[in-house]
Amino acid sequence: MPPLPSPNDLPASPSELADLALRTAVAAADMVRERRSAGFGIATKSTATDMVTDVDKASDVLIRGLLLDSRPDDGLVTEEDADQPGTTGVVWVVDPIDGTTNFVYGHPPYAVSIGACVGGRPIAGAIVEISADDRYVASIGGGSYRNGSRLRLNEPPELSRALISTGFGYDPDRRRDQAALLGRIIDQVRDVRRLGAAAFDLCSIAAGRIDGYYEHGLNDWDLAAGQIIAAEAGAVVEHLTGGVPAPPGCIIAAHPDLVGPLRDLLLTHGADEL
Ligand code: LIP
Repeated sequence: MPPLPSPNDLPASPSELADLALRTAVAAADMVRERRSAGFGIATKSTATDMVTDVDKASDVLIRGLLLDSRPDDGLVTEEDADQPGTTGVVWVVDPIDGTTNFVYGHPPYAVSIGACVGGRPIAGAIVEISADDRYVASIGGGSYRNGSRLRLNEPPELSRALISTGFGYDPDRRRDQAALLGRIIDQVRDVRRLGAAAFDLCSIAAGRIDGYYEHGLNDWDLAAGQIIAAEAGAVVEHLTGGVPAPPGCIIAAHPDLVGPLRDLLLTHGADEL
């Protein structure tokens, strides 16, 4: 993947894109919160456990409309519908509800996630955890914020005292392999969390609620906004074997001093073979 253009050559102001992402994510989260209490229909997608609701689709429509009202010539990739190229060089990568299973069960976190990418790299993004209206936003070089307060990673613990989160895909074979890998590493970290929304895992790294995160099989829309939010708080967010994250390959995120030990642990236990 080519390097990002220098800040002066970016096709749009990252902070303006971040503002638009946040305004849009807040509007979508408000709608999703209201619609949840009114009831919703559920269908399935890639497997019998991969759900999509009427509200995911409505959120997708709302977000697309708001983004294109402001920036009609941008590209759009959304989980529930769009894959449309634009002409500006900015592509919005959107998960209208990340954590749909959590949403269905009323089990936080579940979140709207909106990233603005240039050349496949996020340069701005916003995530709103819907049930608590917990708002995260970041732009490249501009820092990462939660509800208006700057986020910066704390000093990391040793790997053996690190709280790690991960997730599982919807394909049964992949899921079995992911659980087996977890079984091989769980005694070498403090403990493990499965939050159920990758976007929120990455916000949790930024906010210091977990120390490290890894997951195989994400989609671009699970990652885009969370990647810039975690990175701007000081985390390394990379492909398992280094370099730019490349979904659906394994993503790893942690403080720069912890990412090496976590990577080594995962590779020693065959994470690159999943
Ligand atoms: C889900 C995630 C979850 C991950 C799943 C899935 P969805 O997204 O964010 O944490 O483990 O594989 O991608 O389907 O709720 O938008």
